[in-house]
Amino acid sequence: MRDAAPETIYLSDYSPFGFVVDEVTLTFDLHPENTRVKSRTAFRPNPAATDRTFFLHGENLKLINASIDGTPVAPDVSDKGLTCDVPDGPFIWESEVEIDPQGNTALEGLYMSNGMYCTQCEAEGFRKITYYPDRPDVMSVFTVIINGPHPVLLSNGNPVASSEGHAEWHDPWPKPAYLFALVAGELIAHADTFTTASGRKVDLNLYVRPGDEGKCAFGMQALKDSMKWDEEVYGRKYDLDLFNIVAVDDFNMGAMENKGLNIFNSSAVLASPETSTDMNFERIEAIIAHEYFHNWTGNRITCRDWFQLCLKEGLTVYRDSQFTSDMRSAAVKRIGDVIDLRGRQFAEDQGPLAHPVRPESFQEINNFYTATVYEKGAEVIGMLKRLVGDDAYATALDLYFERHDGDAATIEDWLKVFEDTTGRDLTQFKRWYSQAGTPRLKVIEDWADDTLTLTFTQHTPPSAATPEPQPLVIPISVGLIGPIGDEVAETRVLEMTEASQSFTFDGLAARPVASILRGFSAPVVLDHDLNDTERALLLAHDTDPFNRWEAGRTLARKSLLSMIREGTAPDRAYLDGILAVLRDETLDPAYRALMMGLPSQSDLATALHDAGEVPEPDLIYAATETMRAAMARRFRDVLPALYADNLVTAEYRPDAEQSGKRALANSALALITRTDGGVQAQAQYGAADNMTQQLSGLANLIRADRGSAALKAFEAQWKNDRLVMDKWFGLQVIEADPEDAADVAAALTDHPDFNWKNPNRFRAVFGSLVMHHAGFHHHSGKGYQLLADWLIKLDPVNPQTTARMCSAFQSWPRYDDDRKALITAELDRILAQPTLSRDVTEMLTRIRK
Ligand code: 0A1
Ligand code: ZN
Repeated sequence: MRDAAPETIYLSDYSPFGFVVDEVTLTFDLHPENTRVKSRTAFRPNPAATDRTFFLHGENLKLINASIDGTPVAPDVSDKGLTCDVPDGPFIWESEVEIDPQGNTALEGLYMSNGMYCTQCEAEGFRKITYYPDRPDVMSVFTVIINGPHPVLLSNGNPVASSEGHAEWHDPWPKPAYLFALVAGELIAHADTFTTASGRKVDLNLYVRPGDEGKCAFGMQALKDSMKWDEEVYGRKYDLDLFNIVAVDDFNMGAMENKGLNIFNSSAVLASPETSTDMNFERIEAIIAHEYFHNWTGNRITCRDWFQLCLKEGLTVYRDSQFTSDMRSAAVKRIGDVIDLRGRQFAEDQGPLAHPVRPESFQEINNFYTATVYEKGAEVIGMLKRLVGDDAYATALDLYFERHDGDAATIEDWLKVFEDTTGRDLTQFKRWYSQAGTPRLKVIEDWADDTLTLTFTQHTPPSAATPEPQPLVIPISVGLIGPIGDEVAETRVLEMTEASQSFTFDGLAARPVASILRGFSAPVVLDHDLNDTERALLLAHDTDPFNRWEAGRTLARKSLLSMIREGTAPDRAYLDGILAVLRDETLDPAYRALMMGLPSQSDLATALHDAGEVPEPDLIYAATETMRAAMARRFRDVLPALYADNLVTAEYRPDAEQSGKRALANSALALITRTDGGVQAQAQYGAADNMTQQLSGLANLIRADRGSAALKAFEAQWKNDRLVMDKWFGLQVIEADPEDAADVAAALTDHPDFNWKNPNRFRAVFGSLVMHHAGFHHHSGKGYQLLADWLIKLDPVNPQTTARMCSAFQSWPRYDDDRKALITAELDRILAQPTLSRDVTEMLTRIRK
């Protein structure tokens, strides 16, 4: 039954648990439908706590027996957990429960995926395994005994004993329950080793299902690269003799950083040239790094409570983005991150789900693994580093690790190390953690007496989460470009703290063009009224690669917006500027490929909404198509050479150089297809020996309306590869006409391989539909209706994946009255279901407001 009023948890209500757990021993007797879990936990009163209520979380557990110090007890059990009278001093709690991994379709706690047992305990899944204080500030040393007829039996830490059907594990590092993991099944290990800077030899294993052995090498290399990088850049060494990764097919998220036993969605770790695209490889490298980096930022130092989630996630995302920048191209990584931030986080900040990087209340914490917590959380760290400088950042991080190793820490602890090492007062900076909304930063220029004055005004739109935003500390990186495209001053980081503030640059020989917010130095929307000539100058000459790209993007956005509003023709200056970039062979192919991109259709909708207008998805789609057609014509002379020169024929490598070239060739192919009817795409599809080129060949064939044979051939070739078939499902929706996208998605749900209980497959179809802006927002409402039907179906099976997908509806307030009515009717239809999870109830009531 739906909770009448789901409980709201507040940051301000935090109080420590009444007991300390020194150690816990878990014994698992595995069985698909009735696994027995015994726990033996040593509790003692917590001197730092006043409330001594003994409450252990527990959900969906069948309690078999319980005892305290060997004497049976009869606890008071509810659907949330149990309470019990306990002695005044230290005591041993023992319990035995029965759970049903096979019936656990929510994929939280202990569940089964293709006959293998695995766990997902973050955030609050451990309470579905046994009775325990399932909160991150309760850290304990775990011993785990596993009995089951499986060749591989894994848990956290180091192995201490094993025999057939039996294994014992001990993790010496105290940890919260959310980092517990167990895996059992018939798995194959891809093994390697890594020797740390202090000479510790670490065994590394990547465990996969039989048949996937050929997809491990890249992930393993990424792991070793990550281990080395964290030693070199952050001085962080690995702290166990063993590091295991397991790939599972059924997983709600990307991956999980369980101590010494990372569990990965197979899509986030398995890779081979034939089955994975360049983008897959890059993502896998980043996720492996991310989970590995959590060993220090998350595991050794964890979060006091779930409101502090950004403490580990913002920092770890920031660290993995530094890693990718070092491994690949920093400029390309930064631009990609900003595209992603604008697409997901800015949209979140603009709608009813807006919340601060550190939220102050929630009903279901799983709903707060958001772009704001992760990506904006990482931006906040980037700003802090920009403000204090690289050396001070390094010093502060050293102190953070030294001071808080073994702690469950807070954002206050994090900021304090920066205050203590730099002497800065970060009171105002902290608003980045407590205020929702994307700040608008307006700049006005004044030129007089060889002096340029920049006057900035900041304004954060009020929201339900933050009704009265206060001025933030904004690091604004500024460079000046002279009339012939020369750099006339050193890049300066201005530190804005007031609502309105001026900065001067004097002694200038001629009026320069200001290049503002270089490297996207703060997550704001910049309003800088440059004319098209000035922007074209930046597009041609800015030495800051981000702002050079941004100049092109701004010209594209302006042109598209006026095409949408007034039906004007595509802007020639924009097309000429991009053409010059494409011709410039000194520029990295990956960077040129990015320059050929356009703002997404939903970004354009966001921009229109920001300007107080109502976006019309069909017009946005049409304008984007017209612009693409104009690009195909204007770039016609360079496209064949661009394609031929960058079509890599050498043996496939997923590195930055080759993948950049393939990206540029594929961008060229997309435009060529508009004029050659798919001839080149057919050739590429036929010749491809890697998924990057095969998939782009296929996408272009679909666009050219000649995809059906290739789609059939692709299906026949890959029907036994789950991850490739996800691409096949997704691509057909993504490449459909707006008119048909919902029908294509609906038809795919009838396909025998549409295993909708598998989150990857569900997302392949519906994630793609939602990303198809004009298709999802089709005026008939059929996209909304289809999604709602399936959310209703999925919720009882997997509330977490259902709830995440609900965010597709978050942008409803920006559309016209007809669409608003259609969407809200679907929201109300879902909300009216007699049984609805807490996850979905919270999401939809927040969205519906
Ligand atoms: N901590 C993991 C991601 C993760 C988060 C929540 C989950 O279930 C609610 C599962 C995984 C990470 O940041 O990679
Ligand atoms: Zn993470």
